[in-house]
Amino acid sequence: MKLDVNAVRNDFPILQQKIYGKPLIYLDNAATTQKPNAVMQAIVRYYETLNSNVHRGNHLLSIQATDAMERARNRIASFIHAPHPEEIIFTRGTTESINLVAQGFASSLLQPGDEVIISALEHHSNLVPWQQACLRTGAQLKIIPLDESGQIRLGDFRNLLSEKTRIVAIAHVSNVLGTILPVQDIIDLAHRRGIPVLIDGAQAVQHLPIDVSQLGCDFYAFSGHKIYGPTGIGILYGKGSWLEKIPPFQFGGEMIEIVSFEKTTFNEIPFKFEAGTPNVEGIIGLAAALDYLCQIGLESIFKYETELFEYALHKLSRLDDVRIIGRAKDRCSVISFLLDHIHPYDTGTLLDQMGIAVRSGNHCAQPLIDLLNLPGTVRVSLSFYNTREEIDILITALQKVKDIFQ
Ligand code: 7TS
Repeated sequence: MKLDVNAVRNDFPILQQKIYGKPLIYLDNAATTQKPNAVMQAIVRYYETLNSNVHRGNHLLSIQATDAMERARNRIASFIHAPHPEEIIFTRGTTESINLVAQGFASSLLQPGDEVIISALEHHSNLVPWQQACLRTGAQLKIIPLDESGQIRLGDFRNLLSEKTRIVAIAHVSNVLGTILPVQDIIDLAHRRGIPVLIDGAQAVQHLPIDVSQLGCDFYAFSGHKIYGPTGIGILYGKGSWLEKIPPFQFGGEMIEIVSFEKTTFNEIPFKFEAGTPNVEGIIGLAAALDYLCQIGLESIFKYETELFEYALHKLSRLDDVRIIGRAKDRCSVISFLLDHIHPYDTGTLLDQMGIAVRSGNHCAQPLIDLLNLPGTVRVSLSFYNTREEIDILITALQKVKDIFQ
C-alpha cells in the first residue's frame, strides 16, 4: 500500500511546529527521530494504569507491569527476527549495547596480540569502546579502509582477518555517508573462520528490513530514539551462546541469583545484563513505536524512503557548487554534502534560521572526517514523514545560502 505522508505527518505533533515563524523542516533524523502520538500515548497509559517496579513485586500492578515489559521484549525480538526473546537485552542505547560487548570481551576474551576489526567509517560509539578494550588488554585495533566511494572492499576485509582476530564490529549503515555495508558478506567471511560479528544497526533498523536470524550476526545493537521510540532505551541482540560467555556489565539488583557477603551468583540471560530498575516506560514506548511502524507497513515505509532519498540526491546533485560526500552504490537515508567555500557550520546555521534542521560537523566520526580531509559536512537525514516539498524548500534555501556568501 502507498504511504499517505499527510496522514503520517498528523501522527507527529512536533512536525506542526514553527521555527522562527517558519514551518519546521526536520532533516536531522539520523540524530534522533520524532515521536508519533502512539508512542507518547503508550507511555502516558503506562503511568496512568500500570506503573510499579518490575520483576520484584507480588502485587497485581507489578505483575502487570512485568508482563507488559516482557511482552515488549517479545515484540522487539519478533521485529528483528531474533529466535529467542531472552537474546534481547535492554540497554540505554546503541552506545551502551556496544560497551556491554566490548567490556565483556575485554574482561575475559581478549589477550595481548589479539585483534579487533572495525571499519574506517564507524561512529565513535563503535570505535572508542573497542579502542579502550584493546588498550586494557594489549589487543590491537585493525581498520578496514574505504574505497573512493565510501564503501569497504571485501578483499581488504579478508586481508585483515587472521587467526588473531577475536571479533569484527561494523556499522550496518554509515551515519555520515549513508553507505550500506555488505554486512552479510562480512558475517559469512568472519564465520568461516569462527569469528563473531557485532553489527551497529543504529542507522539501519529504521530504514531496512532486519532479520538477525538470516544475517546470522552474533550481536546487533540499536537505539530506541532513532526508530521513533523514546530516548534512554536501546537494544542489544546477542546469540545466547555468546551472552552466556560474556560476564555481566553492571552489578546490583535484578542481575543476581543468590547473594551473600562472600559471594554472588548471577541471574540467567537476559537479566544477567539488566542491573537495577529498567527503563520500563522506554521499553513500552519502543514496542509501541514498532507496532506503529508495522501498522503503517514496513514495506511502504522503506519504498517511500528510497524514492525520497533518490529525489533528494538528484536535486542536491544538480545544484551548482555542491559536493556530495560519499558515492557508494548502496546507500540510504543520509546525504552529506558541502557548498564550495562555505563552512558546514555556516550552512547549518543559515538553514536553521530558515526553519530547516540539519546537522553539520563531524557527526561523531572524527577519524572518517579527518581521513576525507574535510572540515565536516552538512548532513541531511530523511524519514518517511519528510516530503518532496520539504526537499524543494531545502534546495531553495541552499541557493539563498550561496547568494549570501557570494
Ligand atoms: N552508531 C551509529 C552508526 C550512530 O549513528 C549513532 C548515533 C550511534 C552509534 C550512537 O547511538 P546512541 O543512541 O547510543 O547515541 N548517531 C548520531 C548521529 O549521527 N547524530 O547524532 C547521533
